[in-house]
Amino acid sequence: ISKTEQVRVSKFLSLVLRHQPDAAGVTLDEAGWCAVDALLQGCTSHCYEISRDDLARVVEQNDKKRFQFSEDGARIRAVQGHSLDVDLDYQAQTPPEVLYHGTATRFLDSIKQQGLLKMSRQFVHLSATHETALKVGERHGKPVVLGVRAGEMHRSGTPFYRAANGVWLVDAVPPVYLRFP
Ligand code: HQG
Repeated sequence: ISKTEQVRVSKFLSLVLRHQPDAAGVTLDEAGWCAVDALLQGCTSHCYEISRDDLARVVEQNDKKRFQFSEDGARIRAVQGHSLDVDLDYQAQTPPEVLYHGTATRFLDSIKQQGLLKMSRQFVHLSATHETALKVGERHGKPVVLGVRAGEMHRSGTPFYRAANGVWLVDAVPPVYLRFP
């Protein structure tokens, strides 16, 4: 499977495993897992014919480690980014003092007013590094990176979660904890 095909499959998997299982004619359980057999069939009939080995390659070589297999290899899920109401049983963790959020400049006025909201996803997504946040922001337009005073938020009682691929998750970030450039 070529790099281009891997990216195509990865994008399809993100759609199916985070937002719209219907797009492959599959269902997810309450923890976000999908049966690999069903998914392989779904990929073949709705997107791209893919073997079990190729799927393993897409998961293993994915630039952001977006997906994981269950221990027995029979199920697969996205590790973060869901809009669907699934519960991955993330364990609360102490965040670093500062985290980052990349966004587009056109959202700044609204973010200054309301803070960071989860919009269509289950959580606000935060990055451990400025560099990663910049890439996230670029997806939306002219990027800008905000600092988040995560340590302070955490000490005042807000739970933070860390997905298996290192992305930090929080319910919301009030404006007072944001640092604007
Ligand atoms: C913005 C990708 C106006 C927010 C990334 C963002 C990430 C507000 C957009 C993951 C706002 C939502 C998530 C407010 C937040 N007013 N705009 N009050 N609060 N926003 O795509 O964080 O590559 O749902 O700044 O790498 O960009 O797909 O969130 O611009 O980890 O694996 O509303 O998705 O991962 O956009 O991205 P998104 P995100 P993947």
